[in-house]
Amino acid sequence: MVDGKPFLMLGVQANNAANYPSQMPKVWPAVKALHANTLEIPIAWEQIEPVEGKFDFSYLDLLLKQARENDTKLVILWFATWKNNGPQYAPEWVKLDNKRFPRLINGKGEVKNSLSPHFRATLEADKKAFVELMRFIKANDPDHTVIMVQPENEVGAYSAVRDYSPTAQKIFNGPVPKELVKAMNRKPGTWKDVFGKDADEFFYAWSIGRYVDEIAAAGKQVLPLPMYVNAALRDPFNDQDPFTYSSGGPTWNVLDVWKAAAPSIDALAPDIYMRESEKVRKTLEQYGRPDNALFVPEIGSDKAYARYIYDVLGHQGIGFAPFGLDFTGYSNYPLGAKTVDAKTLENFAVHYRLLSPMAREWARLSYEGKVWGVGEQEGGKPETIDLGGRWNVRVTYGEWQFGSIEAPWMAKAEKQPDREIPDAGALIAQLSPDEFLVTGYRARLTFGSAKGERFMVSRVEEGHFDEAGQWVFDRVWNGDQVDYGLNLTTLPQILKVKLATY
Ligand code: N0T
Repeated sequence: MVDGKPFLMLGVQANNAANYPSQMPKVWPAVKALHANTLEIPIAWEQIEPVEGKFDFSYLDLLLKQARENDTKLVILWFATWKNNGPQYAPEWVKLDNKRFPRLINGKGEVKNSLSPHFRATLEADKKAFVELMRFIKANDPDHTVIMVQPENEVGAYSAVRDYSPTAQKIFNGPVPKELVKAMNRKPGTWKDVFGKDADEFFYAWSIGRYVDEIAAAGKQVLPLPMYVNAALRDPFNDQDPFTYSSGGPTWNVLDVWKAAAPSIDALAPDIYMRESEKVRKTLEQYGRPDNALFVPEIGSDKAYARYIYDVLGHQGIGFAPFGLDFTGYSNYPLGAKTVDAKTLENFAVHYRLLSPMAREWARLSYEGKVWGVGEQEGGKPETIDLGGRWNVRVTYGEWQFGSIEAPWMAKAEKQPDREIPDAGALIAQLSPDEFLVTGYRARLTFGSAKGERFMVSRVEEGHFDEAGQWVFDRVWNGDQVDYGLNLTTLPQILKVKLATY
């Protein structure tokens, strides 16, 4: 909700070190070219509190001004105690003081770079800076340019399942807190008793979750913006040894632990760096839950990831943001694109250009709940979507606009050239029992009756949304335009489809 109405974030995340005034001229042109409405960008603890107790918000001040000028909303990423495991973004007075801000000791007895969540001094120092940050936003952002805040970044530890220091061990040997026992529907006991082989990871997820929750809660007391925690993912299908991923972060196997630990966190959000549609879809199912709004704050920046916007929106996603699309000169291949240039941006821009005029309308429909969407799977595999009982729709790819490649009489027609990387997708929203809003990219939609009733597509209206979000009629599709399904091309086409029986 932004200013009282549902909002769809067509986002982009800037590169890690884009958080300086010198880089802003390399960021805004990318936001523009993408047709994004939201920029996710870091602010570093080291940048606002280089000397303990002395704060400098000049960067944020400029960022807010420029965001307003560019008519773009902001999601502020608080890089502090944890920026992927390490305290690299913490000020030197923090990250070089092992005594005051202890690091964790892993199961092999090795001291790791990651700070331990078990020490008050660390939590208090981070919280104090975060509260200052929220105070600055409150005082300087009356028109809600900042719509969301991400405390920390991909929390958890690599090459350690938890902290095994004496301080940590003492807590681990104690009882599981009552709230967690209750939330997980278990019997009381020690961590080992209650969670067995998962005890170490669950303990760490709980510990980090509580730590982040206290920071978020203190920030919200100043300014109650929505806050989310992003996750570096584990294998979506199989159990994976937590030593090999960011243990303690909100991976799918500990979402319930995190929900109990961090009630001030509004969403646990997956950062997607897997290109296979099976894995992406599984991840969206894991994170889109009745108690967790789906938000994808990071997804890889190359073409293979772009069509997943349709899957995310089909799961009532509230936002989507490719990572690292700016002109600061960095690209994170093999996670994302090899190079970031105008062509790389265009892979996402084709979808944002289509969706941005209807973003508010889509957000409203999505909030009401009757939306569906799919991104093209590998090999252009067709699929049928059940539209709530009476109607369904078949989505196919690689068709010519006339006829069907499956029809025998088209056997002699040239085949559509194979596309190396799937790039298509479709969106459908129910407007009334027999009426749907339809849009998409390079897909054919063929409506059907789920019960085999005699039916027709009685009217297909093409239109667009004006600046104020009002529907404007352009024409009625008929004849060739409807005889072989509704063929969505690379043009921004939005249709209202009425179905009827006769
Ligand atoms: C991401 C980004 C940035 C399947 C990587 C991804 C961002 C952070 N980390 O460019 O550093 O700040 O959130 C980690 C992916 C792990 C590998 C997954 C392989």
